[in-house]
Amino acid sequence: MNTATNTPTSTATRTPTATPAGLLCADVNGDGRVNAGDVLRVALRIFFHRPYEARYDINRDGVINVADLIAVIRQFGQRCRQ
Ligand SMILES: [Ca+2]
Ligand SMILES: [Ca+2]
Repeated sequence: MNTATNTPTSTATRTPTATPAGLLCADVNGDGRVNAGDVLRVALRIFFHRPYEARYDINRDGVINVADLIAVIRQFGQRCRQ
């Protein structure tokens, strides 16, 4: 008896990372997930005018400002692979 295994090789089970193209993953504290700690770090960075550090520049425009904070919030809850 010929049993043809017609198992679809779907990649739909993979969870795509929703990081928009051109943006860094906003997991600035490196715990694997974008959460309140990351929002806080970026917010403090902006508030205290700390020196530029690339990992906080989520949208990679050369400055760390409220746009980066928004980018962190938009990625909230997302997992990052680094
Ligand atoms: Ca984090
Ligand atoms: Ca920026």
